Amino acid sequence: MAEQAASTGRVLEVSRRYVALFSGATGIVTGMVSSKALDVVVGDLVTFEGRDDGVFVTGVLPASRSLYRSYRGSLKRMGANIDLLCVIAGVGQVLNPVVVDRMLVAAKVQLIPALLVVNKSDLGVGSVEAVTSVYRSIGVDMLFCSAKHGDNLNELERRVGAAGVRVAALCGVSGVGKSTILNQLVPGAKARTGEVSARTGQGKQTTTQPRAFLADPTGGRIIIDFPGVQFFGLSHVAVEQVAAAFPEFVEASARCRFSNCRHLKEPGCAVRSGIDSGEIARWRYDSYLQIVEEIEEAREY
Ligand SMILES: Nc1nc2c(ncn2[C@@H]2O[C@H](COP(=O)(O)OP(=O)(O)OP(=O)(O)O)[C@@H](O)[C@H]2O)c(=O)[nH]1
Ligand SMILES: [Mg+2]
Ligand SMILES: [Zn+2]
Repeated sequence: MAEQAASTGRVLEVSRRYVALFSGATGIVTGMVSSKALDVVVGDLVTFEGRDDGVFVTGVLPASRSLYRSYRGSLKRMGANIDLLCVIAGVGQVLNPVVVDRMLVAAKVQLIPALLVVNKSDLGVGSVEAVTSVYRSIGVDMLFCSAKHGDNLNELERRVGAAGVRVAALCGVSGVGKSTILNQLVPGAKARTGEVSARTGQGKQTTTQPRAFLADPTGGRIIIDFPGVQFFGLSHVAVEQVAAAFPEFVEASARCRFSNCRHLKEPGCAVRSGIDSGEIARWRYDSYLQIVEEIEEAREY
């Protein structure tokens, strides 16, 4: 038999050394990573070859727009080649602006376009207005929807299916409805969904590992369903990058006394005075401070 050139496929799921991938030529196949040295994550484009004893992933193509998170002192690449990161929040106790802020920073640092999706609008958006109006005022791309009732899902579908979006990803805290949304966007996906605990108001981490679903079976457009997180570590990011990812700080910083102001204790800081004048939301500044503290603590070790 003539030797076959390696094919290229998109990674849908990784479980230890097992990988599910999609290629236009073969459809969905499962295989194994040929070497422990290969860092393979969902969304990666990989080379693979069929051998007598199975399918093997032999290489990972250079990725762009990877989503990274610091976790217990190490840096975790969560997904690759993400064209649109949908940061999902939800009405009710599952709206966690601290995690939303952090995911928006992670996206900005890697130049991943982000869309804030406020799900569960059927529960009434009045209770989250104070927070969402701030995101709106600073220019965060945002939409409201209800996965349960189907409200505004066509708009989300349009965004996720826009030209140029090959890989869309859904991330957010547990219980906001990522898998419910995914099941609406990809009929037949049957991603497991879970209850929100009555005691804590939080989700129960129903999704346990990242998994991508084909949004169009022939073209290979995918949507990644990430597991919920309660915390999104950013200790790998530089403080300057964090400040640059807060659009309202960037605007105010032109008026800071020092051009390299980090908006901490420097005199004449326009960001800090912007909080007093109500121009900048205090909770956004608190988010920033918490990230800066995390970065500086990590540096001490
Ligand atoms: N009221 C209401 N409930 C919703 C909506 N979307 C999802 N839910 C409910 O929220 C709960 C959690 O949904 P999931 O889709 O499992 O949430 P998830 O974000 O995937 O959670 P993890 O996998 O744990 O990260 C389920 O009980 C869903 O039925 C919605 O639009 N409105
Ligand atoms: Mg889920
Ligand atoms: Zn400043």
